[in-house]
Amino acid sequence: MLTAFNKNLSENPNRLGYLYESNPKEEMSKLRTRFLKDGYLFLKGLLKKDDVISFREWVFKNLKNTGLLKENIDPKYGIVSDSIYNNTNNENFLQSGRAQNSLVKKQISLIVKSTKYESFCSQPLLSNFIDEFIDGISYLHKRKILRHTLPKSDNSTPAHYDLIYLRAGTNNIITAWIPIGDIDIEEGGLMYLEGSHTQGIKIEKEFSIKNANLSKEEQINAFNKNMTEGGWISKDFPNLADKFNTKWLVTNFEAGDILLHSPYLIHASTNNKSSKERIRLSTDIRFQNVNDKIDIRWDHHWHEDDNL
Ligand SMILES: O=C(O)CCC(=O)C(=O)O
Repeated sequence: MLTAFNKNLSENPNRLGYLYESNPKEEMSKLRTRFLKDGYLFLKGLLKKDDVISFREWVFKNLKNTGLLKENIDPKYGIVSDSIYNNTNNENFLQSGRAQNSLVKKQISLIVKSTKYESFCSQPLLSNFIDEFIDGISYLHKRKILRHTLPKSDNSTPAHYDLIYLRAGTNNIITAWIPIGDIDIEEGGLMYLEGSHTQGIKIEKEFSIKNANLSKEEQINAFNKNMTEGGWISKDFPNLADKFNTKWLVTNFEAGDILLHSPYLIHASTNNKSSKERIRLSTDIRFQNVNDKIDIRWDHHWHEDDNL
C-alpha cells in the first residue's frame, strides 16, 4: 500500500501507473521527443550498477558513527537503527523524513562537499548523456540534494515542480533524480504525475500574474506570500490526480537507473515503508546549458537546513 500524508494512493488503482522505461542507447532524437511529450525520461541502467552500489557503500560508511545505521550489519545495506528515532528532534523529522540529529546532519554536509559526491554526480556516463541531450555544454548546479529518507517516517516529498525554486534563471533546466541503490515501490522513490508538465506551465503563469506586483526579489521567491507553504502544490496526492484526471507513475528502481524531468513536471514521493528497514538513498541534481541564464541562488552546497 502506497501512502503519503495520511492518504492511501493504492485505494484507486486507476490513479496509479508505471513509469515508461527508455533505453539510454535509443536514438537521441527519439529520447528528446519523448521527454518533450511526457516531461520525463526513465533511463534504465544508464549508470553502471557496481559504481552506484560502491558510491552507496561509501556514503553509508561515512555515516557509520552517527547512530543512523543498525550496528553489526554491513553499512552498504543502509539499514536504519531504531535508536535514530529516539535521538531525533520530532518536529523537524516530521518535516523532512530525514534524521535531524546533529551528527548525521554534520556528516551529510561534509559528504555533500566531497570530491566523491561531485564526481559521482558529474560522471561521464551522465554528463556525456546530458551534453548530447541538450546538444551543448552542460552546467551542473552546485546545490545538489542528497536525501536519505527513513523508513517508518510519516513524511515524504510534497507534490511540486522544480521551477518554483529556480525562477531566477533559464526554464531550460533538467533535473536528474538518481537512486543510490535499489528502491522498491514501497520504499517511496520518486513518482511523477502523468502529463502534469502542461499543468506546471499553467500554474507558473498564474503565479507570475499574481506575483507581478511584488518586488523582483519576492517574485522569484518560492516562499513569497502567494505561494503555498514550502512552495508545494499539494500534499493530497489522490486529490491532485483526480483534479487533473491523471495518474501517479511509480516503479521499482534499480541501482544504475536515472530519471530526468522537466522543471514543470509535478512530482512527489510516498512514505518509505521498507520491510527491510532500508534507508532510501537518492540524489537530485540540476543541469542546464552553460550558455543559459543561471540562477545564482543555487551556487552553494545544499545542507539539511536548506529548506529543500
Ligand atoms: O527525492 C525526492 O523525494 C524528491 C526529489 C525531487 O523533488 C526532485 O528530484 O526534484
